[in-house]
Amino acid sequence: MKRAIVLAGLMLGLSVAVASAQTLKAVKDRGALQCGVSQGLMGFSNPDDKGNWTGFDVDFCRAISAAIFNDAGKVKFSPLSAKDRFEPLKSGGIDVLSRNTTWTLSRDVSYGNFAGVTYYDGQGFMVRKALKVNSALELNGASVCTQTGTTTELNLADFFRANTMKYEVIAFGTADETIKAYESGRCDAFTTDVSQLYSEKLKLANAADHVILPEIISKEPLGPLVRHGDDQWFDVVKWTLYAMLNAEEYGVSQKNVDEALKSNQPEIRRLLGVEGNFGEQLGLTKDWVVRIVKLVGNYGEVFERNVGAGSRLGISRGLNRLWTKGGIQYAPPIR
Ligand SMILES: N[C@@H](CCC(=O)N[C@@H](CS)C(=O)NCC(=O)O)C(=O)O
Repeated sequence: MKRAIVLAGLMLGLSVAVASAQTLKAVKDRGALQCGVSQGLMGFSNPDDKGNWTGFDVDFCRAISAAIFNDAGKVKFSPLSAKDRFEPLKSGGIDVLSRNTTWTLSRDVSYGNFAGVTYYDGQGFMVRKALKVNSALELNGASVCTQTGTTTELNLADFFRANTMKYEVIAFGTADETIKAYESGRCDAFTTDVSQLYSEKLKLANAADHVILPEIISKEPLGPLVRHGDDQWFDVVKWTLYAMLNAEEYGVSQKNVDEALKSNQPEIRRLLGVEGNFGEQLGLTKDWVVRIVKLVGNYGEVFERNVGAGSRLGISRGLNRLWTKGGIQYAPPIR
């Protein structure tokens, strides 16, 4: 009896493992990728008036779609709050979470595998200029608006504790509620990842009346998350990012990708599938990177278009420059 129960349990465990190892096939059969994003964060993931999603995190899902379907549009977006973002990944409601999510040990253990770092960020503060505060270290006694279910809340507590300062936290479930509360004067400061401060600042009626303070109080490596137990899918998502970084490193862009197919550089020939069978090893086609770059762009193009110095957010590449340009973005080689 006991043995039968153990056996049944083992078989159940096995079938769950097999079922969860089928994401690439499931996505292909469904004809679309299901991608979890934020509920609206300009530059990162935001729907326009017609419901078309745009942004840095959105483009990452479009790149996966391009690699699989040779079409950047085969993606369905699920807007998720910070608090509720992980459950749909576990339950199979989404295939990938691409939503300004910080890679931490407990999330890595509890919720899935982080497929790399798409954006190296850190937490900061925004205050009204009228407050005449020049440093986060002058915020003793301040009230601070933030969002629940984030690393932001935890770092806020650490920062004030480490500097023996007092504060009052006022936390909300959505980004809109948080920024509105700050704008209406309910809190002295607004805190989140700096990239999101730039984004949320654009929602303020008088953005020029507010300033982002110089301190970066934490490490926020933001990256896409996939379910545990499906190595093939983990590899597809991970190598989509690495393909985009390698394309930038070798100067392969949306504009010149067709020309680059004629290159005699070995790295470029492998990247674009002219030599080798790297796409096939992932369960994709030989031209997977050509598709990504042609339909979505290389990493630098996606960064610049959505959040870069020339975009509305106006963020400089900083740490997110390639390692060859003084940054820390570094992709393993395709070989
Ligand atoms: N990177 C942090 C913060 C992520 C986060 O959710 N930030 C808020 C602050 S602006 C946000 O993106 N909200 C958008 C939303 O809830 O849709 C984390 O992973 O916990």
